Amino acid sequence: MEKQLIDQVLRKIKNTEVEGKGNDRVKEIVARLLKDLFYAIDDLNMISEELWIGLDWLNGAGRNHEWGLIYAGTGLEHYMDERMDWEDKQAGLELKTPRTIEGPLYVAGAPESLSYAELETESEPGGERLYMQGTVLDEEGNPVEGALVEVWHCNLKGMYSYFDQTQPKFNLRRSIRTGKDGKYQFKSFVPVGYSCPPNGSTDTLMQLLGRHGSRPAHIHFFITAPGFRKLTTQINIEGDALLGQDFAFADKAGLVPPITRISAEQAKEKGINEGYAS
Ligand code: MBD
Ligand code: FE
Repeated sequence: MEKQLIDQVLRKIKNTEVEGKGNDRVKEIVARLLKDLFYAIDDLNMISEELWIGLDWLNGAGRNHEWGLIYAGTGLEHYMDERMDWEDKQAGLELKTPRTIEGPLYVAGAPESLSYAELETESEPGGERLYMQGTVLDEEGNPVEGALVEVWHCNLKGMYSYFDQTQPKFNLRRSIRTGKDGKYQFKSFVPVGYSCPPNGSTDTLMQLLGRHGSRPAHIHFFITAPGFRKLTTQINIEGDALLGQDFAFADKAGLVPPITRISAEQAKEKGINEGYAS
């Protein structure tokens, strides 16, 4: 259709805005998104039935609180990360531990402890025991004292506390403060992968795109310390079948730390009486 027609309608809409009223940034963003949408409608010859189907889906996604999942699953959240990586690269900065997306399932205010935490509020039967340790280091490789390592992951049903009301408060969510040595350690279990609610708004979209809505097993981290930029990241589990196929595009080669698997007997010898990996 005529580019002129599009511009004419866009101008009509713009003309209804009152200068000095409203919010300039919102005006700018909405005008741009509308313009891109009008052009997409024209280029792809979208018809009103398709728009109504889309609106219906948008309503459902809101009702289901799935916008955070859609943010991840469309790759939008990953794109925002890649932009930050790009900016860092331009500035000659390279993160020793890569960043990756936050995802929609963080909850602030998890219980805080010094150097060590047990993530289970409620013990999870059947999992593979996991011990993780790490050190928060600055650019020169010196340990950072007083850093806060926030950790969260899902249970063996792939569900996160708070969003899954059957779990106790802050189950599998902890904040660990590093001591002088910058070290943090925690005890938990190896989580399973996550899948979007079956036939929910995100899953439906993924199916229509010929995609799936699953993530490999992962553990989330925020690392914050006074005077430092915040690091948002995750780790995956070596050997996970879904590595490289994360629906949220959040897995990265640099985020699959080595795991040592030992038997229950070996663990016992070490004074740990459960199957153990570190
Ligand atoms: C998750 O657990 C997650 O981490 C992301 C990014 C999206 C959906 C579920
Ligand atoms: Fe997650």
